Amino acid sequence: MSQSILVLHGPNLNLLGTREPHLYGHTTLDELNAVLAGLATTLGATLTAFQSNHEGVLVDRIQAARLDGTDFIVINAGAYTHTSVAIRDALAGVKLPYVEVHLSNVYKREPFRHHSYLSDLALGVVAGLGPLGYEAAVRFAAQHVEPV
Ligand code: CA2
Repeated sequence: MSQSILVLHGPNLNLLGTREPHLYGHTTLDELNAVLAGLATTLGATLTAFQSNHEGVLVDRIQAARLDGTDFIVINAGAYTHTSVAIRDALAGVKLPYVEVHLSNVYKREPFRHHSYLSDLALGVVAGLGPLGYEAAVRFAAQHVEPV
């Protein structure tokens, strides 16, 4: 069975490639999603990408993943990483495996970015590798088999 991977992007990530390239690079969100979709295809997986600036919309999308055949979530929750018990609870509730991704190395940045509400429930965390971090997460997701 091929893996169905959901890539979730949180607030402000729609601005990728347009501002703050020293932190987040020059790749736009559309370009990133296209690379990830192509990678998933080469790995025999399918990939859906979704971005929202709204916490509740992200919670709704995570809840929907429980029923839409999603096998694995790759999530960059943006600033909600550091604030959102609601997104943590949604991820815990759907019981889908997930990897947390950050483009920047959050540990080199302000102390408030050092804590994540998502990391301890994640299978893995990638930070500071730019778009390559998402690619690593998608490769991991495509080969991941849940224990029975
Ligand atoms: O490094 C990451 O991927 C972050 O999740 C990005 C978040 C930040 O709040 C996290 O601490 C770390 C911010 C995303 C903002 O994205 C922008 C992209 C281009 C221009 C402006 C913002």
